[in-house]
Amino acid sequence: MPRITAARVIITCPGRNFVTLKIECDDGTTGVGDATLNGRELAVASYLTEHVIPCLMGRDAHRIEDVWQYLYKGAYWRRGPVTMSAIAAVDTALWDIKGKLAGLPVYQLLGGASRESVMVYGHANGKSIDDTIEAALEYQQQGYKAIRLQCGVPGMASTYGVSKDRYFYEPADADLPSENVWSTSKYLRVVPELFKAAREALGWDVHLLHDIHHRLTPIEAGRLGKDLEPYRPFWLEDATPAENQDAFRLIRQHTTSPLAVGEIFNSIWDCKALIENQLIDYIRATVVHAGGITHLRRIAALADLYQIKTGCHGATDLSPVCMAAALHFDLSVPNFGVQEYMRHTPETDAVFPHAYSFADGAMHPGDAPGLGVDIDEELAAGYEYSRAYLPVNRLEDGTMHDW
Ligand code: CS2
Ligand code: MG
Repeated sequence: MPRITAARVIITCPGRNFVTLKIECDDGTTGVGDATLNGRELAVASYLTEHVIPCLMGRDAHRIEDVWQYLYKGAYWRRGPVTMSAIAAVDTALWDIKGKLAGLPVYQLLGGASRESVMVYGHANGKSIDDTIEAALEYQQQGYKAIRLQCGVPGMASTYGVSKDRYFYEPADADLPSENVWSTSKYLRVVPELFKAAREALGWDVHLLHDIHHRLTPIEAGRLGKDLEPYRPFWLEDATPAENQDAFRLIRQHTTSPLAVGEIFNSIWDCKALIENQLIDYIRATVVHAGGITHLRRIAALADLYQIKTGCHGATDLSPVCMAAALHFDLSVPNFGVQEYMRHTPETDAVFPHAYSFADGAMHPGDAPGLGVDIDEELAAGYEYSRAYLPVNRLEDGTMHDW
């Protein structure tokens, strides 16, 4: 039995902050798990160091399910992003260890590949519709079969999803939250124009996605969904805040545009009603924020009963460790839909050497035993943690709004 003898949290900032858990066994086998919670990184780091790592010592690393239940039920305080990201890190690291000990890539332990590779979507964004289309054409030339479109809104200084850097989008940009201004009426005018222009320029053989980032009311989302129907969007993401899962019923009553939600969910309970009532088409919960591979499989299995597909969150704040775990998961689940792929910077890729690869609009986790990803601790140590917040959002009259 591989006994856990050590575990440590590694915090590094190769351009953005990442929190990684590394677990070591008595036979020398190690495993890694992502524990990054954007803008709240040190809360998870301390939860792991102070409250989780002491409980892991001496345990059998093979008992993934039991360790998961121990950390979830044993804490008494269930769920929440901090707790579930910490549990996810342990769970991911234990799957990595199990794969290494078996000499198999993790997807083989999850039942094997259900497909040759997993379709990913890239991010085309720009200040204007023309800039966005230009970026989308580049993605299309690079072989992407699915592209997310976000563009600036005339009359607004900044817009969600529109980056300063042409290649790397990074919303956590300031050591105190920066403030954005939002106007729903201006936004609702521009998105249908963007999709119309995109279909004209890109044709109909590419999937087009859009992220609303929780900013609309259900009836506004219904209106946008209806306006976009002629352009056949692949999905509309995070149309409205999902604390009230029933809100999606109202959107559904007004549009056949497919709906995706869940990047901020951390447990099956956050999406149970959405799934059972068939109010969504894609579930975006991800390995690091939803309790690891073990819990995400449970969510996917529930979703599968209702023909709902997965579409895991994959922004830059999810480290290459999470990306690797997501790809093993994506390759194995029967109801895979699409995987988000926001490329990491070369600095981040160097800190996290990985076996996964991109070709022809799709990715594969590689066949290295375990997750096929590691952290170069020496390189990581050269990048000191630097506090960075996500922005906040206000309406034009100063009212706080959803970001
Ligand atoms: C986004 C993210 O990728 C997405 O769909 O909504 O950019 C999100 O804002 C960040 O991951 C927050 O940490
Ligand atoms: Mg999103």
